[in-house]
Amino acid sequence: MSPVAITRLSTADAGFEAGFQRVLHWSAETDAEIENRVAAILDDVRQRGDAAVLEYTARFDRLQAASVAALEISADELRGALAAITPAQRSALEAAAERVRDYHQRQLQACGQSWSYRDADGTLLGQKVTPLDRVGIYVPGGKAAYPSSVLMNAIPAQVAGVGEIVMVVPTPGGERNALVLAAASVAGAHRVFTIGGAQAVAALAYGTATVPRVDKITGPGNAYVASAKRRVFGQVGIDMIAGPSEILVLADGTTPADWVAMDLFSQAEHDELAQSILLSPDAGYIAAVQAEIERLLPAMPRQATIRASLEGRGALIHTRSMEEACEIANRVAPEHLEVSSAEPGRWEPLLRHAGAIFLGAFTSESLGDYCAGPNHVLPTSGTARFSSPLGVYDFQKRSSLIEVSEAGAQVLGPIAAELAYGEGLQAHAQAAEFRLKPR
Ligand code: HSO
Ligand code: ZN
Repeated sequence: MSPVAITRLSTADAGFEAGFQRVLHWSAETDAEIENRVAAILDDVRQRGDAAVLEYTARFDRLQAASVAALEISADELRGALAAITPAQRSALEAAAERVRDYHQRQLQACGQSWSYRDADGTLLGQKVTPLDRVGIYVPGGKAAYPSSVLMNAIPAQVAGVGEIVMVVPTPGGERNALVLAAASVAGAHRVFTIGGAQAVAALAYGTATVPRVDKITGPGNAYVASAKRRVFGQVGIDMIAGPSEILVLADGTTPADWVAMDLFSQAEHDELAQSILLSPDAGYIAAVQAEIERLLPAMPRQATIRASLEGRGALIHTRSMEEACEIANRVAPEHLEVSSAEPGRWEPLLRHAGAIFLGAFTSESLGDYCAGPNHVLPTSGTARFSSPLGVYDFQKRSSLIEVSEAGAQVLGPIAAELAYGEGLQAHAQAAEFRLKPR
């Protein structure tokens, strides 16, 4: 039996909304039990600092240490990690890092620069862009230890010019992942602590005697980490709350069906809660992809996860047209959107909401996960309606610049004073009026 059924869905049908909710909608609920435990851990780390971090690390990660300092990886060891991986791994890591760096360098040029202008009175107005002083990068450990995510978080921070990049990575039982550490070294992380969970987020947000307090925390994590990031937001900045991976493939039927089946697997294999969706106006093609799913699945090492994901949240959807498929894709606002078509340029203008758009049959989403160049930290759960990929801009902030000339003060003063009196704020009004020349 196929793990995923074929559904007909048309925006023109009266039953569309109900069908959409049934097949595609997903609400990420928070778990009260997790919330309470995380709140207690945050409080504890805030009050007891290093001692609390040590206790939680021993309890949750079975990692005993005499001090938090002993949980920091030395600069020598970080460099050494590069020698501990195979030459093939090293060159892949370096090639990926170079492409990711190039892409983010362009982002810096295109939208990360200060600007200013002078108006007719000689008043200078502008915006000054500065990097954050210190950021914390959370790297998941265990089954989701992704060296590629180290690159995707640390490189934009480095390109932005962040002064200090502090990475944390849970290291259960003290077993260090050489590829993760090598990635930290290639990407330019300054300090790395083998701590994780809510206790690591707390240490970064509040600072302890050993872990420096950061200005912003980025990076994916489990439900505890997500909850901790939500709670420390305000004290520090955060990037986003990343949910399970998602892929939506729009197909006109011209891409080999096994390619698309494997693309659907590629996100399903991340997580049982990941979501893989195919939309196509070609019923025969959908059936062919469904058959490829059944044929290819038994050989996949992670077939249990893939099957659970496809059964729980997967969908093969038959639409009336590609236009309609684009409309539904916009409603889903997926993290990854593949336009698997012979004419991707025809459909791309119709697509507005997606974390990343992959155009054409040769663009497998997995190339974007590792080495195409754009960031793989992307908005999930429909948040692509209002948010963007992680980028250099997440590691910068902006300050307005204003330098009013004497002539400008004569023009702006009366306007400001009028409004200030209207608000009942006399000091505001007079601060403007004191600068007016007597006439
Ligand atoms: N697809 C994931 C990123 C990733 N894939 C890392 C493989 N490794 C983000 O949605
Ligand atoms: Zn992936």
